[in-house]
This record gives sequence, structure tokens and C-alpha cells, in this order.
Amino acid sequence: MPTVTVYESAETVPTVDSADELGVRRVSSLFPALADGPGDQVALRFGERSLTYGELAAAAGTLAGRLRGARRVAVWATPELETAVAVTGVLLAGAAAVPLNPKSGEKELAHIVSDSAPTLVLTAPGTQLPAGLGDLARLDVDASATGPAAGAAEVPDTDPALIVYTSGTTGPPKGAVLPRRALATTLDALADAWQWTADDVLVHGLPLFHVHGLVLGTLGPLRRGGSVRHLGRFSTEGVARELTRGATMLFGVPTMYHRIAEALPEDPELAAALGRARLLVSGSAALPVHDHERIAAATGRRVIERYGMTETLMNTSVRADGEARPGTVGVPLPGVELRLVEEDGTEIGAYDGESVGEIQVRGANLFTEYLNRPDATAAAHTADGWFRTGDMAVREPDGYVRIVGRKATDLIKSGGYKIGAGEIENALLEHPGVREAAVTGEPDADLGERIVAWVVPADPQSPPTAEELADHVARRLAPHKRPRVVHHLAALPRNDMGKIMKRALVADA
Ligand code: MCA
Ligand code: AMP
Repeated sequence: MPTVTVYESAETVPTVDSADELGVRRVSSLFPALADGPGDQVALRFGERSLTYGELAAAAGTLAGRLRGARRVAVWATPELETAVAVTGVLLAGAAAVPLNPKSGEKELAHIVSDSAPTLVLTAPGTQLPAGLGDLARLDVDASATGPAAGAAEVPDTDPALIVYTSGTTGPPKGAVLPRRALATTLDALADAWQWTADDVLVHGLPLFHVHGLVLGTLGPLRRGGSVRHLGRFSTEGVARELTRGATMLFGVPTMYHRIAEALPEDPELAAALGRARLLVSGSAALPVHDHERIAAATGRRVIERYGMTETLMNTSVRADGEARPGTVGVPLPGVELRLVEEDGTEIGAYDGESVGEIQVRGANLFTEYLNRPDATAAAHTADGWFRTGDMAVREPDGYVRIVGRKATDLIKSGGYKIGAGEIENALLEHPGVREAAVTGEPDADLGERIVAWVVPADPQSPPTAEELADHVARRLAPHKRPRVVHHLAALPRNDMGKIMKRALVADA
């Protein structure tokens, strides 16, 4: 449990790295601009509502004062101003924030809350919270609070900052514990790669319960002393409006860029707005080359890709001053060690654009553990401390990384969300109309992959409908985990060992 030192005012927040004589207890401020930045500059804007750095320091500082001594605090992560204030307040208090997807179903929510055991949940005033949160205490965030503000608690950089839940191939989601230094390291590495400064104004419509929208899209601008404009929900109109009104950078998942590419032929304003941007960045899944080229042809701008993971934050990126080569995720970021290894653990030395190996990484950008899961933490690392990403890639002669696939076929990326097939299969099996179930991912032009369920009904005469099963999964887990297609089968294809042969499950089978 961290010792929480609360400062009297924002002026006393430590802004410079310090270490004790052993160099162990490093303390640094995650958000120097909150203490000594231009107080009247806009930090956050969500729709019509905004906060300057001065207002954010007061609101988040007031909240931090109330969170004194807390260890973990859940945040009901709606795409609203209060979510950004809540996470900033938790970090100023020296505690760890556990962002919750407000569309989480009852089973998923119950798991996350019991696993992370937060002291309370922070939410926007007026929000109706589901019964699934049990008797967890609630604290409404006042985004216009004016103090008395507590400054940043003095806690080591190795202390947890965020616990972000991420799906695996089987079982419930695991909580990746991200230390404060990982946030600082990754955001500073991106600043270097993207020439990201306080002058940048970022626009996006990403959810705030994952790394992309929360760490890169919200804490990123705050660490730089710049601004973020959140769209509430993604739309091509919102992107065009904000880029026309001075936003300089756009972050999105490939599904968003696909929707932009589809809209461009009919929307010259969108094309002109994108043409004005300093940087268009895609991540969370592979950006199809076709969408990349369509956007380049219509706007004269090339989208750059960066590659990361909840557990590692960002590993590689195309640099702002580098070549935005379609289909590649650029070069390792400063401070990230990256290697490719063969199945037997042999390192691949070649930069030949051909030799495929698993990406393994090391660096200060990494998580420290999966909460309460030492087994999973150990399994995810090699004996010499490299993290196994499960992503397969080649390296080109100039060091550019090209991701070519994933080790686990049971991990599906849909709309930029990672979804474990096993989790959905378990939820389907809890439906009384389902006797057996298998889940696969199929290519989808919009979502990258769509979730497909293969179901043996309990009663073949009256099988559950696709809508019924989609609703069942959406209610128990989350809407983005619902199957988009359901096939009914008399039996699942199994091998001699009784294992389901997923390769035999293809749409025309
Ligand atoms: C439809 N809906 C339902 C149902 N059917 N709700 C409940 N039950 C049902 N049966 C609702 C949905 O909740 C949603 O509501 C609406 O209908 C449309 O749903 P859908 O088609 O699923 O989504 P979409 O609105 O088309 O969203 C596409 C999207 C989204 C905007 C691209 O997928 C998205 O935001 N993706 C971002 C994922 C992300 O940030 N990943 C980062 C993790 P409503 O409209 O009200 O919402 S990866 C990461 O962090 C790493 C580090 C990295 O590298 O970045
Ligand atoms: P998540 O676990 O949700 O953080 O998702 C991490 C995974 O997203 C990585 O392991 C990759 O498979 C994938 N990913 C992220 N960025 C990219 C990218 N630019 N290109 C291809 N895959 C990506």
C-alpha cells in the first residue's frame, strides 16, 4: 500500500524526477502541466463542456483530496468529462484506477469488481449504476470543483497507476497492472516518435476503458500539456468538424479509418479536413492496405500505424519523420527492446522481410503482472524476462516491423477490441437452448473480424435465434462480444481426442 503524501496546493507538486540514494524510489509527476503549465489553456473538451489546466488541477486535486489513502478506485468510464477528471484525480492521489466499461454485462462486471476489490466507484453525477456493482460505494465526480485541491501524492514510479482488464483465449479477462513509469515511458516515447507537443490538439471518439482511448488519447495530451477533444461517440462528421477547427492529430482503430475511407468519395469536406491534419494515427489492429491507400488517394495524407498491447503499452511506431509504409507498424520506440523468436525460442537475427517469429519485448513500458494471476504472469514471460506478445511478425531490412498474424487462433480482434473465443463459448453454454458451442473469427471489411458462433441446440426443433444469443452474450459480457452470425449444427467437428476442430468450421461447411 503506497504512503500517500498530500500536498497543500498544486504549486508544491513535485515535477522533477527524484530518487533516493539507492536509486530505487523514483518519484515523478505524471502531469507537470497541471502544476506549472498555462492554467488558462484548454486541457479537455467533451462536446460542449471543457476544462482548462487550471480548472482540471482544481477539480482533480479536490477529488484527490477525497481519495487520500485509497489503493484502488474503479472509474465508470463513460465517454464524458468526469471520466478524465476521475482518472486524473486517482493518479494525483497515488492510487490505481480500474476503468470499467459502462456496457459491461453482469458476469464481466462482477468478475472485475471482485478481482480488483476497489474502495469505491467514481462516476458522473446522475449516472444510473447497475445492480452488478453490488454494495460498492459510489462517489460522484464534480468536474467544476474548485478545491481545496490536493497536489500529487509522492509515490514511487513502480506503483500501479491503472488496472486494465484484457481478454485471454480462455477464462475471464485478466487485470493488467500498469505502473506509473509505464505510462510516463510510453507517452514520452510517442512524443519523441510523433513530435507530439503542447501545441497539438487531439481528436478522437475512442472508449475510455482501454489503453488506446484512455492512456494515449486522454493521459497523452495531459502529459504533453496539450488538448484533447473527445467526440462522445465516433463519427466522420465529428472528425471533419474538429480537424477543420484546429485539431492537429486523429487517433482511431482501423474500423474508424475504414468508415472514413468509405465516406470520403461523397464528402469533400472530410477529405479537406484530413488533409489539414498533422498526424493521422491508427492502432489496436491491422489497418488494411486498401483503406490506407484509399485515404491517401483522397486526402494526400498517409495514416501512420503504431503497435501496442494492454500489457506493454506501445512497442513500435512509424515515426512522424519516417516513411508511412502501408502494412507496417514502424520501428521499436525509444527504450523498447524487441526481438523475434522461433517456436523453440531461438532468436531470429535476420532483417529479411521473410523470417517469421513471435514478437517478444522488454522495457519500462511494460506491465508488472496480471492481478491475482501469478500463473498467467509467469506463462506470459520467458525465463530471461521477455514478454511474449503472441503476435507474429517479420522485420524488413531497415528495421520496420510487419505483423503477419497471431499465435492464438482463439483470440479475435473485432472493431479493435480483443475478445477471447473461450469467454464467449462459456457464456453461450450458460444459455439453456445451447448444448455445445464453438466461436471463431471471420474476416469482416468493417470490423476486421466478426464473431461467429457455431451452436448445437439443446432442442433441434426449436433452436435459439441469433438475436436471442447475441442479447444473452451482450447482457452477460459486453455488447462488442456478441456474436454477429450464428450457425446451427447437428454436432461440432471433433478429432479423435474429442477436441473441437475449429479449422473445419467455415461458413460454407
Ligand atoms: C447492438 N447493440 C447492442 C446489441 N446489438 N447492445 C446490446 N445488445 C445487443 N444485442 C448496440 C451496441 O452496444 C452499440 O451501441 C450499437 O448497438 C452498435 O454496436 P456495434 O456495431 O458493436 O459497434 P459500433 O458502434 O459500430 O462500434 C464500432 C467502433 C467500436 C466505434 C469502432 O468498435 C469501438 O469503439 N472500437 C474501439 C475499440 C478500442 O478502443 N480498442 C482498444 C483496445 P452504442 O452505439 O450505444 O455504443 S486495444 C488497446 O488498447 C491496445 C493497447 C492498442 O494497441 O490500442
Ligand atoms: P489488446 O490486448 O486489446 O491491447 O490488443 C493488443 C493486440 O492488438 C496486439 O497483440 C496486436 O495483436 C493488436 N494490435 C495492436 N496494434 C496493432 C497494429 N497496429 N497492427 C496490428 N495489430 C495490432
